[in-house]
Amino acid sequence: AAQRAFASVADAAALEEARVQFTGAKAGKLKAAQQGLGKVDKADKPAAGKKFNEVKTAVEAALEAAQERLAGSAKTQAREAFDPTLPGRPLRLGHLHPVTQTIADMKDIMGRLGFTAVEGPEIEDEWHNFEALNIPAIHPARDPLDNFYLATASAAAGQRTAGAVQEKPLLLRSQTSTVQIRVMETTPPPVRIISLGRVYRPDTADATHYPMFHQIEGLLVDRGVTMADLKSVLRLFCQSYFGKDEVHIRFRPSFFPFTEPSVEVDMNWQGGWMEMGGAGMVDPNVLRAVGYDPEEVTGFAFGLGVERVCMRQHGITDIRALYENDVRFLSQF
Ligand code: FA5
Repeated sequence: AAQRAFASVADAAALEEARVQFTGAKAGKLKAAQQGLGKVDKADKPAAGKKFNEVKTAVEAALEAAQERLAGSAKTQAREAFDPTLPGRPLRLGHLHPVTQTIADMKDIMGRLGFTAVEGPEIEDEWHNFEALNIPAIHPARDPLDNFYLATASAAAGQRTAGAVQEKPLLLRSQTSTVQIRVMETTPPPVRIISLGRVYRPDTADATHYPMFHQIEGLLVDRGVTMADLKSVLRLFCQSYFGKDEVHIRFRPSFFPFTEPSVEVDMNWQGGWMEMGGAGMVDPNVLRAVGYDPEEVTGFAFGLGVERVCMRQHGITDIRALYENDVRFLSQF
């Protein structure tokens, strides 16, 4: 009966039922037969025991065979359920953030114009963020309300005014112009570098401002560098980056403590102009601060907002969209 039952089971549930019925440890028929052996006459015991073992082996073999048969048919079923003619499911690939893409493109273009990319620290001292850039202690740009001073540093700044000598105040850099100083301090002219990275300002977020953003800084110092070189490099950069005739830049007279003359660089955008950055001829005071001779060399510098360039390229009208991390927005670029 057991052999027949095992041979006819069609699924795992039926097999389990038959297994419990015949070989179950508590109420299985084999168990009952084994217990029955105790009641057999002493003389018949060897023969009965031998018979029991034969039956047990046969039942167990039937169970094993049934198990194998079911496992095999599950495999065949799985093979048949797989339809190789169905189209595959597309893999969802991630990609670089649009600002990261802009940074890579900028490095590429400026690299082809001969500018080497260098990096500088995001935590700066006042010498590199202000002093060497011709921004003296009384300058409003150094106001603690306009900069992210580090907690220990601002406490120190407060005590300093009370007359105590304290550690050097530190702040999150507010501009990449800091890297100009770091490079010129350690490299004799000529220099031809760009620096791309994060800067921080306690600006209220709006469509074109964010408290953390990126700048691309450019610096070229050599003999006989003029404003005309600055303008052609920025024009070339824009033409290469946008590759479109409809992108125009204009230069507006402006003021920065570390350049003279200074300009602001705008780009046409939605029927008006958007400010992209500042630029100018490196102020002789800055050249002197790093040990260069302004009678020997001149230079130009520029600093553009990377997010603004990225927005102009993709038609993004609100800078905040870049940092909300909404994949439906980011996946478009
Ligand atoms: C500067 O930071 C100067 N260091 C630029 C410079 C470099 C001038 C070298 C001369 C020589 P400004 O503060 O204007 O300048 O900022 C430059 C650009 O950064 C702005 O034109 C704008 O494109 C971008 N920017 C400024 N603040 C923000 C902000 N909160 N969010 C996003 N972009 C900003």
